[in-house]
Amino acid sequence: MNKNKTSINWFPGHMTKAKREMEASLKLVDMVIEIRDSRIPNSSSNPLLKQIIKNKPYLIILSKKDKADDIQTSRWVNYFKKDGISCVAVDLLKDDVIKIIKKEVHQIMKSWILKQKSRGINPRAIRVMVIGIPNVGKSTLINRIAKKKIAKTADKPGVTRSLQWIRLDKDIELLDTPGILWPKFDDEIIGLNLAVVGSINDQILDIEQISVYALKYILKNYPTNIIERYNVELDEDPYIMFERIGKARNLLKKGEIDIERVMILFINELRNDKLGKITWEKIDEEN
Ligand SMILES: Nc1nc2c(ncn2[C@@H]2O[C@H](COP(=O)(O)OP(=O)(O)OP(=O)(O)O)[C@@H](O)[C@H]2O)c(=O)[nH]1
Ligand SMILES: [Mg+2]
Repeated sequence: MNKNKTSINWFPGHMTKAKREMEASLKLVDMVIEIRDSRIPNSSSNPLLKQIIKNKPYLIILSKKDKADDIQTSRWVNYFKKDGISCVAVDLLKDDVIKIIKKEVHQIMKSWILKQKSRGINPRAIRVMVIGIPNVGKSTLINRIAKKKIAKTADKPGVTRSLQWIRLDKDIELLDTPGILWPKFDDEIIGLNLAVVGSINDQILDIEQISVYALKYILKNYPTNIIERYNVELDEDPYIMFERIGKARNLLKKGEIDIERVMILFINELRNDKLGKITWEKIDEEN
């Protein structure tokens, strides 16, 4: 089926360039905010992130929490926190992100501020950079902050590139261009997870592969969501389920169920959140 290209084609040359640009920008900041998608907290990160940001303090923001399974989201937040990583889950469209970020950044940078003060230095503003793979909400976050504080952007002297900074409060400045990381395409499950949440278009994988993967997962983990949406009897065989959904929706071709149309409908409904709040990477309670 559809095997078009992604919006950004991450061949090695692009990755090297992106990595180099990010490393240059990182030199200018004190800490990093990595945005990940609450529904796929692992698949929406990049394996080289640690290597790129080195030992800089960092905060994970799990975006789109309104689309994820709340129980799983709180488990993921706890999981990161137990690992010593600050993490907060948000709805970037509705939550008071400015307030949340201020609180987290001040908390994370507390020792940095104290250290500066103990050296008799009046601490300058904390500089922060937002990074993440495509579609996680980087621009949404920056725009929400910028809309309120746009008047206070300024060029930093002593920097060869002219960068814009957005002021969050008197102590925090945010670089107005986010760093884009490439997703992990090499792992098939990760590719499927990125596809089900709509973070990559249907280029690498086809509709059948995505829809079978997604339906199997929902049947196993969120079966009632299927019943609520399609009002059909459950079966563990996804193809039998597609037949039933097709029948319920009257998707016929020459008197037979048009499976391809059913799969397309299912994927579209999934991406439009019609199948409820779903997390595609679960974490066990003991973690
Ligand atoms: N429901 C919901 N939608 C969100 C949230 N955050 C972002 N979005 C939506 O997700 C889509 C992608 O958001 P962007 O801010 O463009 O993502 P980005 O990381 O800048 O993406 P690229 O520029 O492609 O790298 C947009 O349609 C946003 O409205 C959220 O917390 N909840
Ligand atoms: Mg963007």
